[in-house]
Amino acid sequence: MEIFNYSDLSKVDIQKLVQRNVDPANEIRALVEDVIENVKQHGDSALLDYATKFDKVELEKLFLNKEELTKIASAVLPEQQEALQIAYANIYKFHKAQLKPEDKVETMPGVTCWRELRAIEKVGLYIPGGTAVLPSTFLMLGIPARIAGCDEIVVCSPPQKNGKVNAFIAYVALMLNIDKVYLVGGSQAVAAMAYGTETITKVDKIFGPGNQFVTKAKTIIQSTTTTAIDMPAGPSEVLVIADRTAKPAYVAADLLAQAEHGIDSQSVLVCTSESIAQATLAEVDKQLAVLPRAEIARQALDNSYIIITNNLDEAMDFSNHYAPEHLILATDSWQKITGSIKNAGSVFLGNLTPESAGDYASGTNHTLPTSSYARAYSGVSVDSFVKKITFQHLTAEGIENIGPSVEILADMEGLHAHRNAVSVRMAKPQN
Ligand code: HSO
Ligand code: ZN
Repeated sequence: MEIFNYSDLSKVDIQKLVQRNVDPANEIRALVEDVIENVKQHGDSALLDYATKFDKVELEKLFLNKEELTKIASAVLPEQQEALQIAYANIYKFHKAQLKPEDKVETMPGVTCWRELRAIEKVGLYIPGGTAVLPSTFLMLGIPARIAGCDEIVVCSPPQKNGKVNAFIAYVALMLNIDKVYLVGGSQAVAAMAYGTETITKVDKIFGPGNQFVTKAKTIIQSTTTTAIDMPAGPSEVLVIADRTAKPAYVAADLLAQAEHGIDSQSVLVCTSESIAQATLAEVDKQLAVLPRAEIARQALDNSYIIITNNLDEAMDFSNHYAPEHLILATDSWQKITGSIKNAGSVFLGNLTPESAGDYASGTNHTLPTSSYARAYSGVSVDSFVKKITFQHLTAEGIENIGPSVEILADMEGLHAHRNAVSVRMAKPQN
């Protein structure tokens, strides 16, 4: 990890450091467009062909039913079941609290406006199956979808070499009462859920992380079909702000937890103390040596860096520019700086709060905006699975109160029919 001094960095240097995951070549686009077109034209048979080509498996059918899922899930050990159930309960509790009805507002006497939630009817969840299979992601998407009350939840996950999904994915499907998992991965899964095939329903919104092909497919279908997406997703990232009170072993563990996700992940340390930074680097080496995914983590760290700042304000300044997916405040003074956080997906406070807690089980969602999208996007929540529909009702008093202003505003825009729609309802129309 390269080390920079914040005071030596120009605005342009900072801009360069915070920039990540730009796809200038657009090479993947052509490949993905081809897959999308093929799925659109040939439906299920294209999906079966892609399973052979990309997943190296000959599938007899495109999905696993409840009976098959139950059989596969029986391999999950009791302590694993218990851990999944604790995660489920906490995620459920936290997300359930997001469903609060809003008050009706009487904006003028007789004019009442309010919003009501309605679930998105058909949603598609993409559960990746690359170098790490993530049942936790299935919980993070499935639980808010169930709480929102979506009618249909389509789940796609790439098949393993044996033509099945792994036992944990099957177990989570049963926890969520999902009775079919489609054995479809990559951009072809996104295309299938956006266009529909003989067996897969076209959905209204697609959720879930994925590799660069999945992400590219999501951004393409967002602008070419009526199917929406949760957010543009890139490789996972963490930014740790640390001061003299940070524990190097904890900080190193957090940086490595991020780095083991993938070679394109990024772990950034912004530290007010040079000696803590050096001690953290030593810890990284020590812990890395015994990690099973050390090779992946090492490559991710090559693409990561450390910045030394004079104080926590400067550190936060950099973090706000970076807009991290995950922000860890490894300092006993975290309460003094949370107010100045402007951009972040999810924040972990103090030395005893690792990102892993939120990745799995504390209750918050781990589907978060990456690649600086935290400047404008929020992470997935129950809100992501609903629409907020506005309602209004006018009484006789209401139309008399608001009518004259609407008539004048309609005149200002030269829209006479708009004016009439109010005038005909008023006792004494204005001239
Ligand atoms: N850190 C990932 C989520 C995850 N970590 C799943 C472990 N499993 C993105 O927030
Ligand atoms: Zn993680």
